[in-house]
Amino acid sequence: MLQHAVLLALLGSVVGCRQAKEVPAQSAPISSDRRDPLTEISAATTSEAQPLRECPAGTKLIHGGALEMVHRTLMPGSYEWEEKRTPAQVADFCMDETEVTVVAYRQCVDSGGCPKPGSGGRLCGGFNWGVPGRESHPINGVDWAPAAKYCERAGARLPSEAEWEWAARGRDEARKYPWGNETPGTKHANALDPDCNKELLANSYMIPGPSLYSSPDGFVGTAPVRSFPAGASRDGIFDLAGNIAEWTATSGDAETHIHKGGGFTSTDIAVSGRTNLGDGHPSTGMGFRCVRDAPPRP
Ligand SMILES: [Ca+2]
Repeated sequence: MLQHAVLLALLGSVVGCRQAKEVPAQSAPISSDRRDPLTEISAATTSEAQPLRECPAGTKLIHGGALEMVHRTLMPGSYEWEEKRTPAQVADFCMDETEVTVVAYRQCVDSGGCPKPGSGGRLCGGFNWGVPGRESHPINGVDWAPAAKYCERAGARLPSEAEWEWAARGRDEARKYPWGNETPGTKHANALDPDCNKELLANSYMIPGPSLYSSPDGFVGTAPVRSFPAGASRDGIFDLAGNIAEWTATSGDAETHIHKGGGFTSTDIAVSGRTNLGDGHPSTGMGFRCVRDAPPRP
């Protein structure tokens, strides 16, 4: 049973590797003139003498603070989770409300700023790139480097692991899941359900075992962003748990980066979970969102 759970957690990074040859990445809308919306907001508030501290449209202000990060890392080559606790300090920042969508990433590709992501595949919906009707799904099959590049072009960056965790845990509320401490249900997040599990088991991606849910969550693969409002975070961030696992800017081992939250093939979507499976293997279960430094306090 443990092995099954571990393998499922890993699957977000495994499914699709067989099909993925291309590397991709990206997030919020990209400005054609590349002005920084935060700079514009700061200038506007300064001149109007009625300072408003607002993040750009499509993002939420996350007030910073101190936290003790709880890292449960699935160790490469084993079936064990290694737990560590690390103190961290997070400054105020603005976080994308959603994972970067297919339509947003396409803008970057069409402008020549981002490489095409993985495409094709068949298990649990495969890759979203080029599939009609998935414009509002998260882009998947994007490796770390192009994800970071996408954010940079958007005047943003990938979140640090501490920022991601701070936002997902409801800041000082230290929630187990973004929505609170309630056991995950099909209303909360797109995680492994029987429909996807059936496909995975039939293709020998893992030893037989249970799904996270006993009934379908409505999506065999990825879901359009914002499909699980009951699973939104304290600050109104969607799909931090589930749908696709999200790259962070934080390095794990040498030349690799941590991703958080698990995806549609995961059975463990707690905030503390993290995987560090190495860059260079974009999969159907991996995507990202961007953050920005918050505007200065007035
Ligand atoms: Ca997610």
